[in-house]
Amino acid sequence: MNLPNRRGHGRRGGPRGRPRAWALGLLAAVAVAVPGTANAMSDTTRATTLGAQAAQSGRYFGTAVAAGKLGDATYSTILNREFNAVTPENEMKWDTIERSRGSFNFGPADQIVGQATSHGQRVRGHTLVWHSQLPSWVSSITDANTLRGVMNNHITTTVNHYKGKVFAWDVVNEAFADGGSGQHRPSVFQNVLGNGFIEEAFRTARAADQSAKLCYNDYNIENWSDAKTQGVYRMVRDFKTRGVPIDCVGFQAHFGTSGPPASFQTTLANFAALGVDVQITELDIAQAPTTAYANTVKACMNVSRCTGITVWGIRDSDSWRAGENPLLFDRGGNKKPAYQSVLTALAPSRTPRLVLP
Ligand code: 9MR
Repeated sequence: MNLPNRRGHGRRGGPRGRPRAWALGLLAAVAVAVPGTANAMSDTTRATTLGAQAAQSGRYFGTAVAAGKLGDATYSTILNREFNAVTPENEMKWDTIERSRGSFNFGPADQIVGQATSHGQRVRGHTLVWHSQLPSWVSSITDANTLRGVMNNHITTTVNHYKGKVFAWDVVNEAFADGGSGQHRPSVFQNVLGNGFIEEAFRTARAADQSAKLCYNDYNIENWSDAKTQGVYRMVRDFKTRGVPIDCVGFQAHFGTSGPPASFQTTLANFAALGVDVQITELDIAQAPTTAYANTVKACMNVSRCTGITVWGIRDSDSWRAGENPLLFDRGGNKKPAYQSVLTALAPSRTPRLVLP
């Protein structure tokens, strides 16, 4: 590789030059084949947006969207450049869709769904049955037959409206209690209908749409040994055993600065082994540390049935926990360091190729 020397060797440079050139070629091939070299690193970041990078492994990368922000140019530019899935942040909740009994308002959610469809983004429906953001006319029902009819009508009407447009529904959200019980939390649905309300909600959703994926969604179920995680796991196992239609489990992943628990990948893998897809559905991490974000994404990438990741907002200023700056874009819409770590972690692992000269 010492060119002046080669030149200086006159004739001997001829026959001896060829093996040297071949050796140089081999070195180049090794550089491609060995992970961690400059070539391999540039391969891992070859897509330039989150959605495109996730799509290379058949996954989606989505964000929560607020209808009221679609007119904000910075917001919608990032939304349509980076993401290939959306979840309406509040617009599909009961207090918006059916504020008074039997009167359905799909306007704000339709706006999000229309925008998403025109930009080729899939829509995750959030959420059909939840104890929160529930109008008082529902939470004050005390008669089981009335509540059953109201719940099923809400599910059927909403799922029908979005048939063919929503690829997955959070059918029931946050039905399990925090703490050590591993049981359902108290709610009007639990208190009036009993344990069977979750099963009934899933069966009703399936009757309305045979194609949409039906998910159970919750927070603080990322750590495998937690009682809440175990409670949800037992429910999903029971549903699968008895043929109750459940297709997926959403892990919200609202994390503190340290990010996911060490067992997160194990949790995802154990649920997936029950025969459901798993998804990270509301990701945000206090102060957005790069390693915590990368670890979260890697946990999903390492589980083949982890089919997608959604962050819970675009810019820090869009977040429900804005004071903790937990997202991938700053208030000005600039990419934060965590953005790059997510983009890199989303790259599919490649089998090294030996490129012969
Ligand atoms: O981000 C949502 C925020 O704008 C609402 O005020 C809040 C009301 O409860 O809901 C937030 O989203 C929640 C999601 O729907 C379910 N999981 C927890 C999320 C953060 O609170």
